[in-house]
Parts: sequence; structure tokens; C-alpha cells
Amino acid sequence: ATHPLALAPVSSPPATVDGFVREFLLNLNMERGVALSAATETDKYMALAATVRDYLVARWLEDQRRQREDQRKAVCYLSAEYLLGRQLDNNLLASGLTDIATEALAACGIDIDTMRAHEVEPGLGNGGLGRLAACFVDSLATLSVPSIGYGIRYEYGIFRQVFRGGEQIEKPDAWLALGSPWEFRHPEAAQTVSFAGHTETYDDGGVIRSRWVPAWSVRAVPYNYMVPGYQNGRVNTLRLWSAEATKAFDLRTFNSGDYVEAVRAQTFAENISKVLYPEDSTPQGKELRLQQQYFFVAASIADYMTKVLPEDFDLEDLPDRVIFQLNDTHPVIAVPEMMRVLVDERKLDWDAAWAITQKCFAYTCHTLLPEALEVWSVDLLGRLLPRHLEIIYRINDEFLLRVRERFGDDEQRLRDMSIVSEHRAVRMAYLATVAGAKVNGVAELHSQLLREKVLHQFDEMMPEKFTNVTNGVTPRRFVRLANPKLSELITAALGTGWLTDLERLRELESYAEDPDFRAAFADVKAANKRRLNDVLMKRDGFEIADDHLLDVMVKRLHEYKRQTLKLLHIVTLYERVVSGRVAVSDLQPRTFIFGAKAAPGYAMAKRVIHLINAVGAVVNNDPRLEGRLKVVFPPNYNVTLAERVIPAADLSEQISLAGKEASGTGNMKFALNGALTIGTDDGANVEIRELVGDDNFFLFGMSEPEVEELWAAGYRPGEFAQADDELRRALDLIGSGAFSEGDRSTFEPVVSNLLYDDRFMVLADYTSYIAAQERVDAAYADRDAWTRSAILNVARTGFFSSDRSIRDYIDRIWHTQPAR
Ligand code: 26V
Repeated sequence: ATHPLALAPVSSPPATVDGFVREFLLNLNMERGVALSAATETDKYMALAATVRDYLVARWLEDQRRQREDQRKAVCYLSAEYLLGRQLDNNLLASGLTDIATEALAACGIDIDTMRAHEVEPGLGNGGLGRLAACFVDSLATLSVPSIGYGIRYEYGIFRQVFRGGEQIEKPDAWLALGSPWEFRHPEAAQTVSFAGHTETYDDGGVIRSRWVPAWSVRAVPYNYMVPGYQNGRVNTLRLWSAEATKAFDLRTFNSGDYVEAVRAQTFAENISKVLYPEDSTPQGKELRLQQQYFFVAASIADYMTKVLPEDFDLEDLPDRVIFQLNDTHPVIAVPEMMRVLVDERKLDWDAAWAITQKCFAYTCHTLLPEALEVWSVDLLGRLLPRHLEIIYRINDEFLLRVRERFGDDEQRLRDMSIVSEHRAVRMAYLATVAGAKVNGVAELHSQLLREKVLHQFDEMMPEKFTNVTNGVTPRRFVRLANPKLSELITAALGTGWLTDLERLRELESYAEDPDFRAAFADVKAANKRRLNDVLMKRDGFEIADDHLLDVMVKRLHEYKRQTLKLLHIVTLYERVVSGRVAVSDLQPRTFIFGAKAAPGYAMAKRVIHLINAVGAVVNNDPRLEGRLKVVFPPNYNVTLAERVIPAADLSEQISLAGKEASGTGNMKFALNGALTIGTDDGANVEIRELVGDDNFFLFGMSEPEVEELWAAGYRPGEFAQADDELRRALDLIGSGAFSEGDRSTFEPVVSNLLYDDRFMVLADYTSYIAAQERVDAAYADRDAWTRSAILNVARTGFFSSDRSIRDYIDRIWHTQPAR
């Protein structure tokens, strides 16, 4: 370019109210093609988003240019899910434009809160794993780590949940219906991703090589999202791939004349990124899901190798330039894909390629449940990705040779450690462990159990690979944006700077002893409850009473998380009053909030949802309770609702069976917002309790070794029902049809599951849980002491910033440097 304007980098509009108004109106007129007087809410929202974008773009382009030129090692975060939540407020905060935008919009007669409310959140994830990825990209940008997030642009995110007769109904989440103002589509940067076909060998000038002859392919079109760091001028990229029909399909339309067949084929291609699988932890082995995984991973590797890496790059140096972090096993097919690219396409010899690959990947495991460990059948892999299957076999053969060298001809061990099982299933966690430079769990206890149980034999062989990185959450979204009143109070006490240095919250410890500060803190909590009341009243007609203890359990519905234990507590309180054993005036008024989606195919989980609603319908309307117990179950719990619920909570329910919840991240969000936890010694609860102290945490239930012991001894849940009169009464009441208009069959499966199976030992922990809830009531009676504990929870949980997690990844796994 020669024009002087083309030589200079783009510049942002002036960061003033006038500058913002001008840019906003320009977008409204030029991009939306409407005048302000005729603009709809959607027009205004889209123009506002475009305006915020305009302020970020210059930095974004600059950071992309630098990242290309920079020799520094970068992180490619590979995740099938990013549960981003709404973007507008976050991007305003990150760019420091909140006040300017508020004023500018007001000057145009627009209330910025109506604009915030207009955004549909991109729900491109199921729960903890997807939200963690979103927190991590925020921290990566805030810490200026050269990095790029790769994932899938699902056309339909996690389903929208509605209740009909108390039962969950799933509705499609058409989050793109109004258009998505935060993304940039880049068709020119598309990659081709191939599938199926066969493999063959050929003579390449004297060298016999393998190659893959695929049967069909799709186009992967990237959509780039800006990921601004918090007020640091850094803007990273999240690149989400969308599947489209290839040119080949179009050609076929033209040539064959079979128009309908060609259009059908196009639909087939576009199915790949159509919908997020709503299963959380029970893989179904569905072909489309494997297609999704390979689709985004192959596109991402090709993008990195051809668009990010310089053309003449010496591949031996790849490990100094990039690390691919595998978010659970979903992207693990990247390992054989990298081998295929290096060996078949770049013509490296196998050993050199394997040496490189082993240094370029690291694997994060997010589960302990054996049923959640992904496997793919050899048949399916062979059909869909024949060359990758060959590569996996060779990786496995060479690995088993090493096992043999090390441990001798121990056939049992060889079977146990084989990547391909006797049942012809490829164990993706084993492949990731063998291939990865590092394997990490997501909380101390989880990492320990990975080494002792799930991957024990791998730990014996390669202990240096195993490490822990305890999860974290972004304080920008989950403290600053979700809880502006608490943030103001903290800033008034500590000054600024704590949002990017969250350990500074420690300085609040002394404020816990200051009665004025405690009063102010209690006022914030009360205001957050009123705000939640307003949200829920408007949304679902639920009321949150000012004087109730707000007891919250929000997370995916899963048996191991034990929503039924929470229900047994509620039913016990109810039964005490209606049986006359406890005077209603002796009840601590409580509102129980649930939020939970069940996987559509998980029958027991759906029945528990029904039961929560059924118990609510009875408890909420029984005049004998005088309104002292309320069950509130707003449908469609998502990031947006979490941001309103968590800051209002008094009590955080983290009651999974010890040894089952890998970490939890909701637990961290609650503590940071001044809720006290009632919880088991599980996942990150262990670390939360260590930090906040036993006096500020309600511990109950068996420890993980106690769980193991009871299980080994032969667990008989019925004996626990026999031993606790109130437990029996609660189960009987549910079984009697008290919550199903006398119909005993509706919830019988839930009751008999607990009495005769109870895989997650709900009954074994019941007595201890009820006792802990009584300690909660007693503690809440001294409101000022409770507030002190709540402040100490905030003060002592700065460790759980995802900035700290990312620093740990850098120190223990990535060994990258921040950008200049
Ligand atoms: C997810 C899926 C989703 C689609 C169907 C197949 C399938 C198979 C396995 C999984 C693993 C789910 C793992 C997960 O979400 N783990 C959660 O990760 C959080 C972040 O580390 C952690 O806080 C939670 O404790 C853990 O349950």
C-alpha cells in the first residue's frame, strides 16, 4: 500500500461521549440502515455492540500483527465448549467504556440496561467445563498471554429449558436468530476438513509412505470473536468454526442436475456444527459427535500450521512455538491428526514427528466418573477416520513396547494400559496421557485421585507428567459485573487493583472486625436479594422475601451432585412441621433456589427435576408453613441468571459425594460473593475450606477414603433409612404420593433408587447433612457473626481467580512468556 492512511494502523474513535454518540449513530445509520427515531431495540443493540467493537478493533489488529511477528510461544486452547455468557457488559468493562457508553446512550434517549437485557447469551457449553474455558480466555487476555481459543460455533447452543407440569421440556436455542454482532466471519480463511474413505501406501521417490484418500469433506469457516483483556489494551482471539458445504457439493449440484440431492448433501455438511450435544458426562458414542470433534480440531491445526506459523518454519522447533491444551478428551483426536500432518503431509519420519507431537500437547482431565471417560469404537473410528485409526494403533504398539520394557511381560498390565481396549474401544484419556507432555487434574484432590485411581498405572510409569492446576473463575464477570455493589465496597476499602490481583482481597480480613463495614456488607447482600427478587418476579413470578436465608443449589442435574439430598432436607423440614413435631414459629425462614438442566436422555435426572417442582408446589402452598419455606426453581438456569443468583446467596450447596466432583467452579463464585458453603470434602471444596477455615464453612459427610471403605464393605442404603427415623419419614412422604396428588408411581423410582441402589450414597450422608443444616440455622441466628464469616469468605478466596489458574498453567505446563 502507498496511501498514507493505508500505512498507519487503524485508530479507534475518540473515547468521549461525543465520539461514542457519533460512532453509534454512524453504525445505526450506515450498518443497520435506520434512523434513531425509527430504530427498534434490536437495531439499537446491534449498533451499540458494533460501536463497542469499533473501539476494540484497532488493538485487536495490532495484537494479531504482533503475534504473527513475535517469536514467542503461544497457547492454542482446544475446547469443544465455551459458555461465554453475555458479551456487551464484559466488553464495555474491559475497554473502560461503561460510563461513556451509558452517558452517550442516555443522550440518545436509550437506557443502557434495556440494551444489556436485549442480548441473547451464546450458550455454547453444558456447564463447568465450558464456563471454565470462557474464564480462561478472559484471563489469558488479561495476562497478555499470546494465545488463541479454538472451538465450534454451534448454531444451537444448550437447549432452553421450560417446565410443563413441573417436567423439563427442551426447546431449541436459536441464539443467532437476530444475528450475532460480536463475530467476524472469515470465509477466505476457511479450511477443508475431510472424512471417511480409505488409506493406501505409495512410493514417494523410493520412500514408501501412507496417505489418506477421504470420501467427503466439508468447509470449516472461522468466526473470530474479540477477547479483550481487562483494561490492558490487549485483545485476543477466540476462533469458532462453522461447517459449510464445500465447493465440491456446489459443483455436484451444477453437474448432476440432481438439485434436491445436492441441497440435501449441503444440509448434511452443515449438520456438523448445527447443535451442541447437551450431555454432560455421559458420552453416547454418537458419530456426529466424533465428526464435530475432528472437524474443529483438524481445522484448528490446519489454521495454526498454515495461517499462524511462518511458511518456512522448521517443524523441529514447533514445541518452542506452540502448546495445544486439550480441554478434556473432546479434542484428543488432535494427536493423531498432528501426526498425520507431520508424517503424511510434511513428510517427517515417524520418530521425529512423535518427538514433536509429545511436546506440543497437554491434557486436562475434568472428571472422575468412569462412565464419563470417552471411548470411541474401533469400527466407528475406522469408518470415519481410517488413517487416524492406523496412527493410533501404531502409537499404541510403540507405547506397549515401552510398557513391556519397563514392567516385563505382565499381560494384565498390558491389557489395562492399552489405548485400544479388548472391547475394541479407543480410550481417549489414555491416548491423551500417552501423547501429552503433561496431564493435569482441576483441583488438588482430583489430581491426587487421578494419580491414585483413574490413571494409576500411567502415574507409576511416568510420574513426571502429572500435575495439578486448581480451577478458577474470572473476577471480572463474577465479582465486578455480577456484583457491582460489593465491588464498590471493596474498592472503597482497598482502592483499585484487586480485580487483577485478587489475593489482595486478604486485606479485607481486618474489615471483618469493623461493625460499620459489616453493616455495609450486609446492606449489599440485602440489595442483591432485592435485585434477584425483581429479576425473578419479572421472569417467572417468584418472590424472594427479604428476611429469608437464601439457600442455593445451582448446577447441572446429576445423581453424583445429589440434588436429592437437598430435597430430603426440604422434605424433612416440611414433615417436621406438618407432623406437629416442630412449631412453625421455630423454623428459620428459608428460600431454596434450584437451577439445573438435565441431559434430555437422562431419565432419572429428569424425574428429579419433576420432583423438585412437585415438592415446591406443595411446600409453597401449604398454609401450615406460613410462608416460612419456599422452593424456587426458575427454568433455564444459565450464565445470565447465575450472575444474578450468586451475589444474592447466603448459603452455597456443594454436596456431591466425596471423590466424584472433579473441582466445581460455582463453589468458588459463591464464596467470592460472600456466601457460606455447606459442603462435602470434595473437589475444590477442600481447598475452599482450608482457606476460609472450619469456622466459616459447614462441612459434613464422609471423606473420600470413608466412601471407599463403606463401598468396599458392601453399602446397604436401607440400613441407613432404618437407623434414622426422620430419613424414613421423608422417604415415605415422597413415596406416599404426597407430592404427586396421591399417585405413588410418579416418584417411586426416585425413592426405590435411593433405598435399593443409591450409587452416590445419599442416605449414608443424610444424617450428617441434616446436622450441618442445623448448625447453619444456629449460625444464621447471629446475623452479625454470619456477616463476619461471609466477609472472611470473600477475603480468603482470592486464590480462586482464573488469573492464578492461568499463571499455574504457565509455570507448570506451558512455560510461555507474556507478550511484550
Ligand atoms: C462431557 C461430555 C459432554 C458431551 C457428552 C460427552 C461428554 C463426556 C464427558 C464429559 C466430561 C464432563 C466433564 C465436566 O464437565 N467436568 C466438570 O469440569 C469442571 C471444570 O473443570 C469441574 O469444575 C467439574 O467438577 C467437572 O464436573
